[in-house]
Amino acid sequence: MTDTLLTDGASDEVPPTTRADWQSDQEVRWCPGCGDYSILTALQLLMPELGARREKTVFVSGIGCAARFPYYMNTYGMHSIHGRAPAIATGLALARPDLDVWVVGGDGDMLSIGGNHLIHALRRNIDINILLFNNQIYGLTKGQFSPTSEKGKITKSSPVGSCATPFNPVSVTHDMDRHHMQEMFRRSYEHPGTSMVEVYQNCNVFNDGAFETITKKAVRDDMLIPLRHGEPIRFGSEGQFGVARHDGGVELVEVADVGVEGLLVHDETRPDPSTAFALSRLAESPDRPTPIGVFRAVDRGEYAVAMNAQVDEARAARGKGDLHALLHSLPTWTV
Ligand SMILES: Cc1ncc(C[n+]2csc(CCOP(=O)(O)OP(=O)(O)O)c2C)c(N)n1
Ligand code: SF4
Ligand SMILES: [Mg+2]
Repeated sequence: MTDTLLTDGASDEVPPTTRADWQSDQEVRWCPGCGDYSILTALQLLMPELGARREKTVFVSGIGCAARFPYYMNTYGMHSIHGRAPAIATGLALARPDLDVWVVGGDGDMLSIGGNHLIHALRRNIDINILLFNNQIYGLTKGQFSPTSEKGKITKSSPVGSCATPFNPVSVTHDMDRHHMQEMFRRSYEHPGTSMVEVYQNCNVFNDGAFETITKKAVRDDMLIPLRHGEPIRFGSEGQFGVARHDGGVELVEVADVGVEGLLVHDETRPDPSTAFALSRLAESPDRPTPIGVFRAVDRGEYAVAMNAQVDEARAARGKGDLHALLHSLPTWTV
């Protein structure tokens, strides 16, 4: 897209934006210390680098602490209905394929009440960027267990421990590493079709330290497994650990045992999703070495392109429709 100002004619070049352009005048109302702040900062700093335009950008959210995000971005936005952000964003992206549409929601919003809408957005491959802030808790409603809370989690709504097995969506990035977050957001922005970034986000009030076992500086090297396309999957402070194929899936290994040549080379473009899935299952919960990065990036026909092509074809064959005539084309009933 070329950006030009259509107003005064003096200059048709649009000036680059700065972080301040993306900050709204709304008071940020997250609790002090909440991980949501660092995600907001990462994105506001990244937007100018992406060359994104505020007037072409929309943030849609559902309900929850995470869902307050659109207030703080100086763009178009909608704080919508609990769980329905992917559905609303779908309509918008279809009607206005020229816009950059982002969806922001928490683990409750996207995976409980909104689970259905999320999977259908992914299935259709609408061109939207979904950011899932996973803090493994319902933050806004004061700390009930969520679909990503670990088994046995004691909360006000599970006083003797949750007995539900948690969802483990994909562990893509975390709020303690701004550069990694920005790289993931950039990849999400550039991907044609639906992209989903799960951010491990600390809720310091109702679930403090949920990801500490893997994200704390002292343990990070041994607990986070960076996925880099085309490179052997290797980690550890000395590069001493890695991931290898095992029994149709993958397993953690020591490089001393299998050699570098025995490690799995990460291929995010592999059409078969089974390896990406196996990697996403490597850590059952975020207390064991956990892969982060782009698990899978494949191009598949984007829905709005296909749907709008059908509309164009129908118009070319049958002319522009007349909604009023259509609505009155069949008998009506008086009840
Ligand atoms: C239809 C409906 N059901 C329930 C609620 C109550 N509610 C508001 S936010 C929320 C969950 C928030 O958790 P999450 O999506 O994880 O966001 P967080 O606050 O942790 O960022 C719930 C259950 C609601 N607002 N609307
Ligand atoms: S309740 Fe938790 S997620 Fe919500 S603003 Fe406070 S710290 Fe953040
Ligand atoms: Mg949550």
